Amino acid sequence: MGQRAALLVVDIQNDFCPGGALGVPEGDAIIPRVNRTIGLFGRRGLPVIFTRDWHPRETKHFKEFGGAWPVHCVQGTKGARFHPDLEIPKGAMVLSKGMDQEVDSYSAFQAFTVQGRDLESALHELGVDELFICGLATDYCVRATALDGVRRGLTIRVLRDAIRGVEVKRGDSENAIKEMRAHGAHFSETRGLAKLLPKS
Ligand code: VGL
Ligand code: ZN
Repeated sequence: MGQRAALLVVDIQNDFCPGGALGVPEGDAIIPRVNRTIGLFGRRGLPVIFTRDWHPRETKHFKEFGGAWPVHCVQGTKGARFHPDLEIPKGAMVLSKGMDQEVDSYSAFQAFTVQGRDLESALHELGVDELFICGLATDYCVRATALDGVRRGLTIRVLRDAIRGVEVKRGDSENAIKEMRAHGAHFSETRGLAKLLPKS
């Protein structure tokens, strides 16, 4: 590949897992694969970056204020916490998104660290031009992030077996996958990834 890769773990939070306020069917089923992949990137010395949906209690993102969604991932609540089984390395970079009460944003490229750094500048600083994406939800944040990444000139590889969709309508995830592929995103599986990544 000859590129510097990083792993982006998208929104694996309680509210997006079964039993949560916006539970993605089988959302938690990807966690063992995601953990193995986090371990692999760590052993190779490659960056692993996490995002979280991080909403104020009142936002146009929520149904009661004109948006599409039930209340979920409200800052500081249990639902907004990362799933307890997700293995987050100490000191890992975490970016939050959805803090604006007025805008409905899904892409990780609209997420920020507590210091106010955005994903694009963080990747640039790390020398990353190839982004592997896993997490939730296929038809929203994963989709928006992959399309945004391609648009910004990155090589985007979505880990097909480590994403799950909300499926407001049946087929939304499959359609999102087709759309990402049509725009130039690549797909791979977590199994066999060890062979695909540079050794260092
Ligand atoms: C998301 C629905 C609502 C996501 C966030 O991150 O995929 N989906 N809020
Ligand atoms: Zn949200």
